[in-house]
Amino acid sequence: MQRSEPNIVVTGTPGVGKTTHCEVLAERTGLRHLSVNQVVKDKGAHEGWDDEFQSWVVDEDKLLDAMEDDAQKGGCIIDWHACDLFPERWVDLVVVLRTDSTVLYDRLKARKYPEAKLQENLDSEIMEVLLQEARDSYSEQIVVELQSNDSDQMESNVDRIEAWVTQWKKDNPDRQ
Ligand code: DAT
Repeated sequence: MQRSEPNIVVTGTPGVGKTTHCEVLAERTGLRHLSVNQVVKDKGAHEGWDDEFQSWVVDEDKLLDAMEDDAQKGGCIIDWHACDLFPERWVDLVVVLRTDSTVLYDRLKARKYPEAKLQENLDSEIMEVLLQEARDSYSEQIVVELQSNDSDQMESNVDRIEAWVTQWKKDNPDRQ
């Protein structure tokens, strides 16, 4: 089945602004914000709760099964702090949000992350782990890196992605 609207993955270290971007984008484009965290919880796509890292241990097979119908339909903005698990055939654009470490530190501190989790995420952002994961998993033409330090950058990111969605629809008229 050909999708009539694109699927976009918005990824990056926790705290870079995925949820905030996805919510605004969903409002502006009419695409659906698919919070993977929510799917994991709602569909029980996990093997339990990791107390040290305060996060679910995701069952990837269950998660992908739970997302398959939505992904095939298209029009999903997939929001997750990983991206290599999503099949290439699902994905039209991968947005990797980036935040300077001092700004990210303040955001994660405000979230009251435990020290180990905070440090791990800061290291991951500094080492560009998610950017590398995206580049290793998808064709370079569909991966974009965008800065998310302040609201001006967020506004310009959303404008860019919205323009990309409009262009995608023009380029795929037979699917509309
Ligand atoms: P994520 O979903 O990546 O974990 P979030 O959208 O929940 O991140 O954002 C974390 C916090 O940082 C939240 O209080 C909103 C703020 N924030 C994120 N991106 C921002 C930006 N570009 N400008 C200003 N604040 C931002």
